[in-house]
Amino acid sequence: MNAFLLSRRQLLLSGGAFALSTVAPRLSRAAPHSILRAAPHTSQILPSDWPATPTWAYSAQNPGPVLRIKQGERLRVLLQNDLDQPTTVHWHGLRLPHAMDGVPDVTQAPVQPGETFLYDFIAPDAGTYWYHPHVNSSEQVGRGLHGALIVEEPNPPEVDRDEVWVLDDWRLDRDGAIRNDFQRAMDISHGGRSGNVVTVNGRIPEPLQVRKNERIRLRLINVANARIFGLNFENHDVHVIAIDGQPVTPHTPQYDMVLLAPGQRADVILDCTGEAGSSHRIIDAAYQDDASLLQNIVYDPGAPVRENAPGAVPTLAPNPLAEPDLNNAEHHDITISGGAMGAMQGAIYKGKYLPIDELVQDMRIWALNGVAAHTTAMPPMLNFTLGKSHIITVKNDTVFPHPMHLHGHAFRILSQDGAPVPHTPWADTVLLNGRGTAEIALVADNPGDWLFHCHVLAHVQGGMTSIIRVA
Ligand SMILES: [Cu+2]
Repeated sequence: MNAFLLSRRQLLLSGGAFALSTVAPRLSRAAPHSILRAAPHTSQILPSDWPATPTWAYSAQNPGPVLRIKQGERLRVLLQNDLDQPTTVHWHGLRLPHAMDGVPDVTQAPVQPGETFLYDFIAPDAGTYWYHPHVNSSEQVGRGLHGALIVEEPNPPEVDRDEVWVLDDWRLDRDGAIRNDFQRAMDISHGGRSGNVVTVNGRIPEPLQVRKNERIRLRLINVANARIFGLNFENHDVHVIAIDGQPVTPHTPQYDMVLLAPGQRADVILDCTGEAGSSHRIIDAAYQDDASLLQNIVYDPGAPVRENAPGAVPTLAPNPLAEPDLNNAEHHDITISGGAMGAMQGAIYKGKYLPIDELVQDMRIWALNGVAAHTTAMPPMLNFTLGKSHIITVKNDTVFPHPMHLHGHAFRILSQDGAPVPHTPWADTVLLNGRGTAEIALVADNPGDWLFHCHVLAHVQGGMTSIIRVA
């Protein structure tokens, strides 16, 4: 088993589990030219006999509307901020012009309450992406501001259904309210802010109804603040065809588990080869000794959708990414330190070295290359030559897993913990195991100051964000 797998008990879940209900997940589609209105909302997250939950939402939907465009098409989205605090929209995983990346004080001024901002860009890569605020992210994402962005291939593979599953968890009280503990020191210094209610598309999941020999493309997106999902599809060989939106050689996942850390996506082909009338479980097994049922796959007892099982799993056409030249690349190191049970003695904070006991007073207890960030707009941690290939060795000197996300680029994951990674997938978020390492490679072909940060959002609060300058 993977070394990073924590006991769910270590995540300090509270409030107990809620029973599965029969509320259907709902998603709706928005036109390419659309308005996202960020505002308070009320959503029925718990079963209908439980209280509704006051949330924050885009366009009165939790999750926000699914934005769908074609590869190479222009997306124009007007953000209207009707929250009582500043916000932005970051388009996670998209290789965008810097000014459209939605990072406060780095790519744009934060959008103040009552103001608007027009995001306008062309999506160069097909795939499964998502959007979320980059201001006060732990609270804004945690209260429900997130949605899927699907960039369709010119010639998508033939499937019977193409479904988006936004995977999330919520920390709710018995009265349905989101707990107001976004500054909790325990979350910031440990594994982040996990919830006690798991949802798919903003609802407690109901069984997936299928017919024999059906082929389904599932676009899985982990929007949770901290929870890692590891989905096992009992009695089914699912094939991963894309990771973080980028096509990958179709393969069955290691340990039969589709692993998704916060920020990560996977497109999987689910071929429904079970017997008519049968039922199978989808187990979330990311946390050792605490696997739980996500939902069931339930087969219609009637005739199969076709006589034979679907044929070969389709391979997606690659996106136009520049291949890094590993033999002539510039090398860089990033070390992650800090957190509870860590050995960090101190870090640079606001330009001067502080010992750990003083950092703790400001709840800045994570550092990247010895710097604990006090804001998003930090001085560059690394400088990359524009147009050059770069290899980064990321070393996790802490006991916690960290999904590290780079803006504006996709990178190849070459190795993890010293072993080559099969298929060297493209990704925008790499999950570092506790005490683990990863080697990633990219061509720095997008100029600007780009964030490199942990996607456990409480860790960002605790200082785990940095800038890589491409110039
Ligand atoms: Cu982290």
